[in-house]
Amino acid sequence: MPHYTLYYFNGRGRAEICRMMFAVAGIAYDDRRLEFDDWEAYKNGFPGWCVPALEMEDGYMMPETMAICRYLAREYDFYGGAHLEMMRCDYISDCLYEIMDDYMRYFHWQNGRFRNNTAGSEIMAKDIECSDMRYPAYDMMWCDMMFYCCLETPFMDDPALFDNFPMLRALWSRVGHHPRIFNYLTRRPYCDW
Ligand SMILES: N[C@@H](CCC(=O)N[C@@H](CS)C(=O)NCC(=O)O)C(=O)O
Repeated sequence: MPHYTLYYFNGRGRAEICRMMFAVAGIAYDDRRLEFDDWEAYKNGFPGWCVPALEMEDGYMMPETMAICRYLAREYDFYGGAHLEMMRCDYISDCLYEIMDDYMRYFHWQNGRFRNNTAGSEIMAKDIECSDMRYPAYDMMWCDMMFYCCLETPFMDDPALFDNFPMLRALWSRVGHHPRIFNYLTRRPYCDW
């Protein structure tokens, strides 16, 4: 079994989908959480100067959230079987990641961190409104987990977020009640983002 180290800050943010996939797959890994104050000192050690990054057993550092997710989805069977199902899983996850990307840029911009951050809350709201996402009947695919991780903080900000979206509310509940995810959620450290 390969040994992985996942690097991110001490928040859910972009890394939570990776942590959740590790939890459902039952894979142990090192969850390294950097402090914002230390970032300048660490930054040059990461490809693309950003996190999340997944350090592989041979020390190779893999960047980009979605590349890491697709790798984990292939390795631990969160993709569904047929290529068409994989494509479906990809487009749903890509759509959700656009929402998260807007949100994370806005979140850091609001807190005066990093670079290239633009306000994205309106785009995010529009994306959610326009979403036409139907979920296949697999036990747990990575787009289901992606949905939970990308919308958790917006949902905390606005508890009425799913009021007009019963399918999304049902999906939220299904993911949150999956036994391994429920176990993960109750044990993970609390973070407010
Ligand atoms: N394209 C990258 C973006 C990652 C990213 O921007 N991460 C932020 C944290 S949420 C970061 O590391 N920022 C540090 C910086 O901009 O100096 C991905 O999707 O993983």
